[in-house]
Amino acid sequence: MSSRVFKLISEEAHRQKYGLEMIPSENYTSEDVMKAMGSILTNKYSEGFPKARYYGGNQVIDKIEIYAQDLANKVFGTAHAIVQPYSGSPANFAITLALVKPGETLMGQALPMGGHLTHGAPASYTGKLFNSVQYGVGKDWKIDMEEVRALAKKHKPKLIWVGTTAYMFILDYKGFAKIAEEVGAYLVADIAHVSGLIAGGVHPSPVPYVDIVMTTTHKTLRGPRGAIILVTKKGLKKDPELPQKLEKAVFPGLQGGPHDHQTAAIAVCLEEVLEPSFKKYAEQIVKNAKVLANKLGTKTYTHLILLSLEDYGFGMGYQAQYALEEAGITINKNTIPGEPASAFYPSGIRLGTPALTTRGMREKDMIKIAGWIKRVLEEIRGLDLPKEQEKRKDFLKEVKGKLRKNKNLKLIRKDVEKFAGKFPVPGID
Ligand code: DSN
Repeated sequence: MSSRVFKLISEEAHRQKYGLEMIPSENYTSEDVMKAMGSILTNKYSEGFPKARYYGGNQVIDKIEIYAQDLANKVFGTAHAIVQPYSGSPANFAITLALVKPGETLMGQALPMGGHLTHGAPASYTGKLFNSVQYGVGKDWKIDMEEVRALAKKHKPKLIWVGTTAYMFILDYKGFAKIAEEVGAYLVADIAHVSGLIAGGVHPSPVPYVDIVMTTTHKTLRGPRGAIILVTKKGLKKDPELPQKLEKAVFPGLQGGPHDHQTAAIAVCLEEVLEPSFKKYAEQIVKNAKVLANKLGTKTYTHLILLSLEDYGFGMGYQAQYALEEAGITINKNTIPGEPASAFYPSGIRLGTPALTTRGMREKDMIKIAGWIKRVLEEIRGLDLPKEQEKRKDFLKEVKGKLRKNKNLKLIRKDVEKFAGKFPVPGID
């Protein structure tokens, strides 16, 4: 263990154990998942799919991949599973390529309004190669189904995405299905954020309503980094060729050899998801998030809180992220709907409870954590982002210097470290 990398991993382990990890898309995976991920399966090439490979020596790999597919279908009640996508973005791109030709129309929720980059954002190739129509949210931060219907009727997309990365409400999958049927579009649910909640039975499932589902495996599902594409029974009835179209788009369309160690780790994760304790875990994530949201003056129905910092000043997301990090609390700055500042220096933060819940934290702990967060946010009051763009860089450099020396933040960090250090983290002593 002489590599400099192992020393750096120890440093990161310290951060993960003595800090509060509150980015809602992050989690702590189990030691068994890590064992599979770090196994000799990384040595193998298996281009193709089970029983139809381009390389020899895949008898065991076939068994592992088929097992992972079966588990995925069992967890989500779907008809066909593809477990090879390297992660969520390539999975979504594969789905797009399978369903829409370049230049044709797709529709998704705008990224600054809580959607995802790969659902047609202008910066993503899903927004460059295709005619992307984007829906948003209203003043109440909720999706306006009439807006979705009007846009769908006007633009006739071939593919409609339903799925979010910064949204606190339950999605109307049934309503989306009606709209997709009215315009003859494929409906795809990106459940990356909520798949663990769905598997745990604390969030409605889109499976009865959509044609295809995509989930990453490392968020609330608590597995390794990776993704799964699922074809529903409804999707299969609508288009019996969907499994083949999607498989072809993943390989050879977009990817080469699958990461067999990742496939095995996904199977281990799905075995864990099927244990009764996972349901309790999912329930606790939402209970914790509800208490945390309430103490921060808002409301959530999922694992996630999008908090506007407009009460603290203009464009406060960056300052908040930095101050919280100084205090040992990791969240991410985020745009709020109708963002008044900028995408890079936005007006909100996004935080959540999946990782804290894995460590065994409960409602009473959320009350304590909300107290620390509010104290930290008081330290940035008045540090408003300059309205003039050219002044921002220097201003934020100065702010960082000030926050680094801030005594109150140092005191909070001490308390956070003492508190967090008492909760176990899988794989860290
Ligand atoms: N980066 C993921 C998230 O944090 O929500 C989405 O890609």
